[in-house]
Amino acid sequence: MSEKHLQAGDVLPPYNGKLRLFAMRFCPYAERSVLVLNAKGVEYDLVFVNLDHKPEWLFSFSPKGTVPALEYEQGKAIFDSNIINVYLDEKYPEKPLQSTDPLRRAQDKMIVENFAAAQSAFYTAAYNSQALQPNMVENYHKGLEGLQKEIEVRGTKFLHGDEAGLVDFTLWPFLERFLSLPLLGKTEFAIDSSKYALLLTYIEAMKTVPAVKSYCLAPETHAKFTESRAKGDPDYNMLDTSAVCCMRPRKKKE
Ligand SMILES: N[C@@H](CCC(=O)N[C@@H](CS)C(=O)NCC(=O)O)C(=O)O
Repeated sequence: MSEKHLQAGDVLPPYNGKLRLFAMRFCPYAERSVLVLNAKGVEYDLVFVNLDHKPEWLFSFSPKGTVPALEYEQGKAIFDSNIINVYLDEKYPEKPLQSTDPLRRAQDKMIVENFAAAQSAFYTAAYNSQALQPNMVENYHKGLEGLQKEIEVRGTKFLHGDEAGLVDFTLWPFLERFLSLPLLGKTEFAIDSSKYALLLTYIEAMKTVPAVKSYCLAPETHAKFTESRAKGDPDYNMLDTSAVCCMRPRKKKE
């Protein structure tokens, strides 16, 4: 487990037999896999990497040099958050995070697909705001409205059901970051209670899920990182990650 983001020239920490997730503390895709690992209660280590000065060994786990990548056996890894998460769900079936109904699984994937335009509007607003177009703000709100409608129609606390599942953990890292946009002056991206009461109830419920709570960052923290990255000098090590409980090796559940 690394507490600072490892970079070019840094050595790979020794393998200790546990699952190991290569991540970056502020990456929403890596967060998806962290949440699934937390929800599954499996033991794992996190290794944070600096994505602007990537350690050379990252490419042996993730050929494109992206995070997350999961080392499931010494020197062997899979990459891409969705691939990793479905693998984890199937490999550790004790607490399933997907429906047994194929149609429901397809519908969950469509929710994620329909949300993609909102995610992309978020990235433009956060990192390339001069390229922001009115239709992107519209797409963002269409995405949020669609999500809120789905929560209403399903009528459960979470999209997955009474407990959060894969679909919730896939969307959450973006919702977490959306809340930082008004702090960056993007008030048109606010998730307003007059329009999004149900969505805000869902967001509050997600924050209390233990898998989420132990890794979730405040909007102010996301805004601070975004500002540093938008200036071209991402402050990867701005947090004392040793204080975040889930970054400690976790005990296996009995
Ligand atoms: N589709 C991938 C996307 C992963 C991704 O784009 N991660 C970003 C960090 S948030 C990354 O590794 N960027 C480094 C790069 O592209 O060189 C997934 O779901 O895992």
